Amino acid sequence: MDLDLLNTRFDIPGTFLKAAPYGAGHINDTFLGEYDQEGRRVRYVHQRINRKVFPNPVAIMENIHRVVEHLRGKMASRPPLERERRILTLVPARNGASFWTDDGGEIWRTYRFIEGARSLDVPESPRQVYEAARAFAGFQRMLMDLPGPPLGETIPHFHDTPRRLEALRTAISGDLRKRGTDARIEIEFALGRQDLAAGLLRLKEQGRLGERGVHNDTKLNNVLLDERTGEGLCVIDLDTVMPGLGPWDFGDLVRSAANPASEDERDLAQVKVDTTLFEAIARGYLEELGALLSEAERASLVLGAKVITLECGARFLTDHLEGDRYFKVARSGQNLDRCRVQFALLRSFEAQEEDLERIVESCSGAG
Ligand code: ADP
Ligand code: GN1
Ligand code: MG
Repeated sequence: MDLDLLNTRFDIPGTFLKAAPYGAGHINDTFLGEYDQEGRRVRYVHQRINRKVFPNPVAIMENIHRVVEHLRGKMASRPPLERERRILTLVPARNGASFWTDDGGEIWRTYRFIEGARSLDVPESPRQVYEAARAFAGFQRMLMDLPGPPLGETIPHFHDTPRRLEALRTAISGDLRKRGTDARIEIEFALGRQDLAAGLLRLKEQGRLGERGVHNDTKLNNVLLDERTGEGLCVIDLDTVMPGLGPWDFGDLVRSAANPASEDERDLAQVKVDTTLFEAIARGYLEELGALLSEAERASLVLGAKVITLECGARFLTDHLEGDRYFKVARSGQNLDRCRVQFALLRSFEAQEEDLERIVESCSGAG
């Protein structure tokens, strides 16, 4: 697919200037495209959806369409230009559909690029993670009255953590790449935490936690912050928005935003839960959503952080053993490094669990 043909496929006026790979997502191929529209340079995000990860792109686009339209209704009273920066805008294909299939069967979609915003791979300040937490919690709040049937399931069993450990076990017994020996400590760490893995789903089975529309991929770089004001602006990467458990979203944000080190840091001494960052996340999240959470949801937030961090580490480890087929890697061994970071972080959560619970408790008056 030639990128300079994308404006013949999508409803983009003007002439194509250039396009280049963009962002640090692990799943889709993202490009920033620039167009000249009557002398104005206008930018768009083009994404090739990862077909291995998302076998049913139609279901994804239906979900996204429903969600952004619902959000637009919620923000109807805001000025149009502000709304455009707070909600993703899908640019339809020339045939009117929300995506376009190229000759090779690859699925493409286009969003308007949100200008004057940034996404962070690593947190730099408590204010940033507070804003990110408010944005993700606000997103979850706005989904609470989404009309119609539940959202479609875009990746079945996505946060079924015991099943993720099962997949790890299968990868260990296959070990086609002979990578298991280097990962003995990590394998033992993950398989020794079966009980933790089942923690949230057990509460769901017992009827204590209910499902609702959640984001499911609340990594820090999936929210845009306003470059000028620092405010949480727009929640992006909506491919996994589907029914799920609230603590998953809190958990993945804590995993990615309460650790001052990067997701693939090799110096594990840098990896830990920073309680100031954690406090800022809990405060932002509970200010926005606290009043609407059930007691069981609130009581499961720290558990959510532990479960999601275990799960993410197990997924990186599985992918390492299977030859890096799922998450993009820039170097060999990167998925094992990512796994080690998750497990170091989980150790830090376990060591500081009482402090973290106390912080959630102290923020619980908010909202
Ligand atoms: P992936 O599923 O691969 O993670 P994302 O949808 O998260 O892909 O996009 C990758 C990155 O591109 C994001 O982290 C963000 O920095 C940037 N991005 C995506 N969509 C937009 C947009 N509409 N405006 C500005 N930046 C965007
Ligand atoms: C992927 O797409 P991205 O990079 O925002 C993954 C998440 C993981 C995350 C780990 C659809 O998120 O589940 O937690 O990497 N997304 C999918 O960094 O699998
Ligand atoms: Mg992303």
